[in-house]
Amino acid sequence: MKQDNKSPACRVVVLISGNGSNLQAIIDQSHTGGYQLSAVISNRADAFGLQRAAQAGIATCVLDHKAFASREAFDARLRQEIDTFAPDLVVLAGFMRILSSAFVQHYAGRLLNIHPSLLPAYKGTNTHQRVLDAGEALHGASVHFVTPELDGGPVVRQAVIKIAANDTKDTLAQRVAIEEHKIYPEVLAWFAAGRLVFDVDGVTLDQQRLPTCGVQSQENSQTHAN
Ligand code: NHR
Ligand code: GAR
Repeated sequence: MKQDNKSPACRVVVLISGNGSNLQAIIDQSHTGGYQLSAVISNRADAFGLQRAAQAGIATCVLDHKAFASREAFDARLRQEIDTFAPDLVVLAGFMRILSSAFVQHYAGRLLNIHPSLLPAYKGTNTHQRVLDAGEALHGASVHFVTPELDGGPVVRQAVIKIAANDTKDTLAQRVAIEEHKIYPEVLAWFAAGRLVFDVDGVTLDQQRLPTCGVQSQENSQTHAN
């Protein structure tokens, strides 16, 4: 919902593991996006994103996965911590732990991730180098709803970049990050406005079913999703 006297902003909890540049973009665009950050949770105490959150006056929490006997035990504690903030939406932003099905199912329809590839291509890690090694012409980032299948949930939004002859994994990472910082906050705003829904019938934006690649845009061009 757009923020007015009647509808409170969409409450968001963000999970991170590291730098948090996507978190920063999400913070910076929260005022216009109709959502508010309730908390930022990291599985690593040294994640720079925790400082970004503190700087913005957002509650932070560290849950070290190594302190738990199993993945399920970590996930159960993580879920408990998240739910104290009663979020409408949970956002993975460079969060590097695979989540168990029980966790994912608890947040069905309200759990988003951003992945640095044009899904379904290049699931998993080290995507920029793998894309270069394969001699691909195109690369990018995908925002998707999280399902138990790793990087396999329905895609909502993709940013496409053209790979140049002199690109390295570092220049690709930089160019992909710039696009990520545009598309992720935009998807959060869609969700906050009630425009984006993922239920048993699939993903819709403004009641329209999305194509498998989601809403696509090219680097350096305007989106036509309005
Ligand atoms: N969990 C589920 N169930 N489904 C998804 O789609 C998920 C997920 C958890 C995280 C992000 C994802 C990505 O965008 C994500 C999507 C971590 C790994 C991984 O192998 C893979 C994919 C993603 C995140 N993690 C190792 C692990 O054992 C640890 C790696 C590390 O700590 O550096 O959890 O790419
Ligand atoms: C982003 O590029 C994101 O797509 C990727 O990690 C980076 C996090 O950067 N996510 C994954 O690889 C998830 N496995 P950030 O911490 O600066 O937002």
